[in-house]
Formats: sequence, C-alpha cells, structure tokens
Amino acid sequence: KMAKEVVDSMAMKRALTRMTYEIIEKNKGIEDLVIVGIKTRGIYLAKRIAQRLQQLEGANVPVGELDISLYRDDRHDAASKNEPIVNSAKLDFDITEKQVILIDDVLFTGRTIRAALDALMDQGRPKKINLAVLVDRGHRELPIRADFVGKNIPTSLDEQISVEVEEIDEKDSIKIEKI
Ligand code: 3GP
Ligand code: 5GP
Ligand code: MG
Repeated sequence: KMAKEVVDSMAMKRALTRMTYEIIEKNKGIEDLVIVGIKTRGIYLAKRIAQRLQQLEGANVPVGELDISLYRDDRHDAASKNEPIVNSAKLDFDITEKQVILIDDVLFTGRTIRAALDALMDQGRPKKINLAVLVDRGHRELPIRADFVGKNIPTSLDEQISVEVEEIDEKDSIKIEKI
C-alpha cells in the first residue's frame, strides 16, 4: 500500500491555527459558540480548536461529540447502499440559539454531515451551523460544503486520505494512500 505524506505535523498545526482565526473572524468573536466533533478524529480536532480559541480569546467553548458510522445493510440492492447513521450524541449543553461549529476530519460524499445535521436539529434550534473539516477530498453526492477547510486535497476514488493525530496516532500527519 503506497502512502505519500502531503501535510506534515507543522503544516497541520498551522492549518488548525488558521481555521481557528477564521472561525473567530466569521463569528465576530466566540460568544454563543459551541463545537461538535464527529467521531473519532473529528473529536480530537474539535478539542484542538477549542484549546486555541481558549488561548486566543480567553473563553471556554463547550465541545460535544457525535458518534456516526456506516449502517451496514445485509441486502445488496442499490436502494440499501450503506448510509451513515448517528449512534449517539454526547452534548451536555443546549444548542438552541447557539452558533454550532461541526467538525470532521475528512469531507467526502457529504452523507455523514447530512446525518449529523439531522441529529443536531433534533436536539434544539441552533442559530447557525457551520462546517469545518481538516480535509476536503471532493466527490460530493449532496449539496453540502465546508465553511472552514484545512486543506483541499483532490482525490480519485481509489485513493484514501489518512489523517493522523498525536492523541491516538503518535504524530500529526495527512497522507494519501492508493488502495
Ligand atoms: P475517523 O473515525 O478518525 O474519522 O470510519 C472509521 C474510520 O475509517 C474513520 O476514522 C476514517 O478515517 C476512515 N475512513 C476512510 N475512508 C472512509 C469512508 O469512506 N467512510 C468511512 N465511514 N470511514 C472512512
Ligand atoms: P462522507 O462520505 O459521508 O462525506 O464521509 C464518510 C466518513 O468517512 C466521514 O466521517 C469522513 O470523515 C470519513 N472519510 C471519508 N473519506 C475518507 C478518507 O479518505 N479518509 C479518512 N480518513 N476519512 C474519510
Ligand atoms: Mg471522519
């Protein structure tokens, strides 16, 4: 399996720092801001951005978690293609009237984000939801786009993006793998 590093540890940290400044600028501060990370690595990225917001603006931003995975259907017809479903939402705050920043590591078809938006709207009525992703690899199948992007990495369908974070993978890095 061929793997090529396209973003190293320094560049990944800078991208997260830039995204944090963009979030502050777009929201004109961080009042009413809450962050929701999508399992697994999206949650670590959410915590990183919250940490930077704390350093830059001196305020704590609540971080919540959504656990979303592919629902595997045993039938093999086209109508039952695997669709992401929300397994659990761990938000110990109310999102009503909040500006929600939803964070995932990689944006691909957009189906996971659609499921995430459904789950969020079930929990209250946010003032606004923005999407932040570390990598946009293209191939959208729904009219969904990210408001904050770390890196646009155009891929072919036989390529996969590997995102590593220090917290669980020992180092930060983004690679393209040919599968
Ligand atoms: P993550 O939980 O850190 O986001 O879905 C489990 C893992 O598999 C994800 O890690 C993700 O990195 C990786 N992955 C790579 N390609 C895909 C894909 O097309 N769909 C899903 N669900 N996960 C993918
Ligand atoms: P979606 O197709 O719904 O946009 O993406 C499905 C899920 O898989 C998302 O959580 C997304 O982060 C992840 N994902 C999709 N493609 C890749 C990829 O190439 N690499 C990694 N690491 N995650 C991916
Ligand atoms: Mg992901």
